[in-house]
Amino acid sequence: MSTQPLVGIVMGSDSDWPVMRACAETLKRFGIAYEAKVLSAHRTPEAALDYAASAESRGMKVLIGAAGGAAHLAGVLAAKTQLPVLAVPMPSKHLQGLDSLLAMVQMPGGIPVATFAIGEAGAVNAALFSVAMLALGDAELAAKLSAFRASQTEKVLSKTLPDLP
Ligand code: RP5
Repeated sequence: MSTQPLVGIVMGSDSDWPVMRACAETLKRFGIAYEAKVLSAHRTPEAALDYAASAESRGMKVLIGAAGGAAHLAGVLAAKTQLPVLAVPMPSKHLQGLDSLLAMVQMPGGIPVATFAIGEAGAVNAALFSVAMLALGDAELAAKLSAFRASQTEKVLSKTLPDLP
């Protein structure tokens, strides 16, 4: 695995890590170097902007922004970089992540952010989407993605349901 991080996973709080860990694990499974950081659109705005502004020149290819509640992080990152920015809404304490989802998805025209499902499924899919983008220029990675999809299909098709008593 190359040590140059290609994907930046940025989350608004370390309280997001239990969900975003699934994103990091998925990237690791595909051998993609990533860096995971806590940066907040509200609590550390300058650092979040600097991170996004320098990401491309540091060799990053994709940024994943995870946040809950007001959830401005992914949009703020996208405002400062041309790299693709994926957003994962965190399941918030009071509104279960619906607030995060609506905040993330409502970007103004001109600054796109691709928003995924709330919670762990979104965290995994943001990683898989990153893999799919990186695989466009990497035949070996494309083959790994095909193998992953085939094994997933096989697992689902091999499931059996219990007989009724
Ligand atoms: C957001 O506020 C974070 O992304 C997190 O989901 C939420 C709560 O943060 P903490 O108060 O747990 O640090 O900015």
